[in-house]
This record gives sequence, C-alpha cells and structure tokens, in this order.
Amino acid sequence: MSDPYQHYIDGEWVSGTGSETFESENPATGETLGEFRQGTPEDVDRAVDAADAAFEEWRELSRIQRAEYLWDVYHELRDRTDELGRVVTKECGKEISEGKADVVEAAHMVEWAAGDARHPKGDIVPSEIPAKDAYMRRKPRGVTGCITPWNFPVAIPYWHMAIALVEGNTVVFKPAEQTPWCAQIIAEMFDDAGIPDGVFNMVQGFGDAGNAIVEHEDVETVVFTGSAEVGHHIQDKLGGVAGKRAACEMGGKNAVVVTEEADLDIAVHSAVMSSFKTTGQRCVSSERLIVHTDVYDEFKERFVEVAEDVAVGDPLQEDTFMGPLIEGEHFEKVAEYNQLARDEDVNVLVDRTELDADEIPDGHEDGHWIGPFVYEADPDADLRCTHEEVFGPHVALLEYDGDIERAVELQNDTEYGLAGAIVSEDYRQINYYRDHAELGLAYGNLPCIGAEVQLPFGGVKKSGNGYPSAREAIEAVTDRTAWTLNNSKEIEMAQGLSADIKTKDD
Ligand code: UN1
Repeated sequence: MSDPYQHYIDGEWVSGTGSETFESENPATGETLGEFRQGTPEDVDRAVDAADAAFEEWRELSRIQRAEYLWDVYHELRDRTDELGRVVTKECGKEISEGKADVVEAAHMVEWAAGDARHPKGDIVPSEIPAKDAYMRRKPRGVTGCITPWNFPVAIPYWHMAIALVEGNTVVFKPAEQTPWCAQIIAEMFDDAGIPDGVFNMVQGFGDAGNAIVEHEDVETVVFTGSAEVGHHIQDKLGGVAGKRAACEMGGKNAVVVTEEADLDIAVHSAVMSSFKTTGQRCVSSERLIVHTDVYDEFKERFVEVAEDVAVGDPLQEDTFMGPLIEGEHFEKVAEYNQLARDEDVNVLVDRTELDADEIPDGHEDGHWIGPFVYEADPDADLRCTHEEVFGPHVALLEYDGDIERAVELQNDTEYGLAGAIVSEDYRQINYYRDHAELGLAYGNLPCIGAEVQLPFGGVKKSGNGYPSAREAIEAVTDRTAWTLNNSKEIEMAQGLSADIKTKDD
C-alpha cells in the first residue's frame, strides 16, 4: 500500500502530528480502499490558524474573483462525473446512479454559488431622510468549520463550502471518517484550482477532530450535517457563546401520507423510493407510511410485493436498487431496531434483515447487506420503532381512518420535521398538508427524497436550525451590516429626533 493519504493544510499536503491512521472500506466488499492520516486536535489548530491568517486577504477579493476558483472545481466535477460517481459508490455503497447523482448535485451547488457571485448582493433600503443612502450589506464571518456526513460524501461538503468560500470565509473541512477518499478528491480539486494557501483546509479523522473544530475559539461558524446526537451537541455547545453560530441539519422520522384520493401507482412508487433508495440512509428517507383505510389493503399488498422483490446487490451494477449499509456497526443498529419492532409486537410483513446467501453477489460476502423490513403498527401506540430514526430500510405502515386533518396529525406526531410527502389527487387535501405538515421539505405526488440545491434544504423542530443548501446558506456564513451614508453637509435624524445641539446658553 502507498503511504497514507494526508491532510491538506495551508496549501500543503501534510502528515500532521499524530501517528495513527485509519482505512476506508468498501461497504459492498470489505475491500480496503486506502489508508488515511487520522487528524488530531493539534492538526485542527494548525488548520484553523492557516484559515484565520488567510481570511484577511481572501475577504478583500471580490466575490467574482473568489468564484473563479470554484468554476475550475465545477468543470472538474462535470468532466469527471462518471469516474467520481464510481468512487462515491465504492466508498459509500450507494447504487451507481446515486453515486453519479451525488457528484452532479455537488456540481449544481458549486455552479449555484459561483454563478451567484455575479448576482446583486444585499439590499438598497429606503430612508426617511432624502440625503441618506441606506443599504443592507453582507460580510463574511471568518473561519467556517464544515463537518459533513458519509451519505452524500461529495454533494454535502460542497453545500457547506461553496457558498462559504464565495462569500469570503475560509474553511476547515472535517469529512466523515467513512468516506475519506471522496474528501481527498475534493481537496485535490481545490489544490488543482490553485486556491490560495489556507483558504481551504482539510483535516481527516474522527469525532475528536470535529470536536476540536467546534471548540476552537477562532472558528466563527460551524456548518454541520449529520446525526441528531452530534448536531444537538454542537448547537448546545455554540448556542450560548457570543458571536458563534452553528447551522445544523439533522435527521427525521419522515413520512409519506397516502390518502383515500391517491393514485396508487404513484403512492407505491413514492413509498418505495422514499423508504429504500440509498438503503434508507438519507436524512430525508421515509420510515413511516400513513395510509388511509379505504386504500390500505391494496396499498399494503402492492408495497409488500415490491419490498419483497427489490434488488439488493452490487451497487456498481445498474440493475441494483439497494446497495449495502455503510458499515458493520450500522448494520447492528438497524438489525437492533428491527428486533425492537418485533419486541414491540408490531405485525411484521417483510423481514429481509438477513439476506439469503444466493442474494449476495459473489465476492461480496463481507458486505453489510440488508433488505427491507416492513411492518404494520397501531398509529396511536407510543412505540420507539415508529418514533426514533433508524437510518435504514425499516418502515412502518400506519393505517388511519378519517380526514386529512387526522393524516397530518399523525405526520406531525414526531419530534422531527425534515421531509415528507403526500400522495393525493385532491388539491384541498394537498393544500391542507402543505400548510399544516411541520416540515422543512414537503412534496406532493413525489417521493420525499431528491431535493434540488436551489431550494432551501433543512428542517424544523429537532431536525435542525440550518439550511445548508444554496440561498439560505448565505445567512449562516455572513453577517448583515446596515450601512447608512449621509450625503448632505448637515446631520438630520430619522423619527423626528432633534439633531440640534443645545448648549447652556440657548
Ligand atoms: C440527506 O438526506 O442526507 O434531497 C441529503 C435529497 C438529496 C439530499 C439528501 N438531494 O434526497
């Protein structure tokens, strides 16, 4: 094996201060893909110092000058989509169309951010005083820590970083430990683009490196996408610290609502895509299907038939629908939730927790395979399996009777509020859902996955406080300044406030 891959700090590839390394593993085969340096808090210190030092010059460039570096990255993402899509698939196990879509989504985000550099920024605001010009202007906040998950190992880092950089911030990137190879390629792209030293830095590693970013006094903003546990920790940590900002996007216990007015072809298609694409490992994946009693039996029969049949297998093959889970530890977690559901006395309809030997492709015996687990449960029961996020192909059918208000009440019966979908041909039901479902991302007659970068992406309730995608990300990485200029030789105040200076002699 070649030397371990390094960190990227201050424009250099460096080994860092630690002696530990870790390996990236192909979740479909167990094959080692590469060895990587494990970053330490000292490495994070160096990266933050470099980012802090680079900030003064980077912020002085125009947005359009900064975006030039991102256009180079954009073209590389476009030119290498097929090759990088295969890397994504090999490292995180998503089937190949998803591997490529991850790279395409990254390109879209970079295109959006770089293109946005030429758009108007800020606002011209009226003033009460004719001689005053008032503006809202945006300023970069400084060093931005970007901590990203493995399930979108190319797209989400660019969600976090593209706008932060165009807006004039510098970046310390800590990718997920499961997908260091994708992160290595991201760092190579910035290096190839000639981004000035210290503007982009990457420290590979685990939670201690991520934590060092969160705790560093010179990191002004942390943008995080990942588990609720870590995200809430970051919010708690930074929430009370003056001047710091945390934008966190976390998971959900998402649902698809199928009303009595649904087109059942769309309903089944939406539910299968929402629950099983990416093997249920999207923060927007659905783990609940809330189905009206009038269509319940037919929907159940058709959904169960597909869940029994969906092709689990080699994610590099185009006829695969579901790849493996990311790692053995995650398989244990999902299998435990499947067991919990059985213990909670639900009615299990499909149980492909352990695949048959003939379903596992040759040479893939060490993959972390799992198939759908589908059950029906009482929608009013206080069950853990229908309320906690599993992050796998684990899905509950919840039958309801009554009107759309009842369906939406069940949709909202969760601490989370990320994504959801309604399937119905009745626009009144759709509109009621649109206005009352407590969600950041809501879909009609679609799956609840597959958001595009130009829409806000984020959730309400415990799903987060951050909108890391496109337009809304600007709020996280900039501060607003109200800038007012007086063009007259006199000072005149608004609100009728007297500007006369009165002396004792007046
Ligand atoms: C995630 O689920 O972690 O909306 C991100 C989607 C993708 C992004 C998902 N564009 O499905």
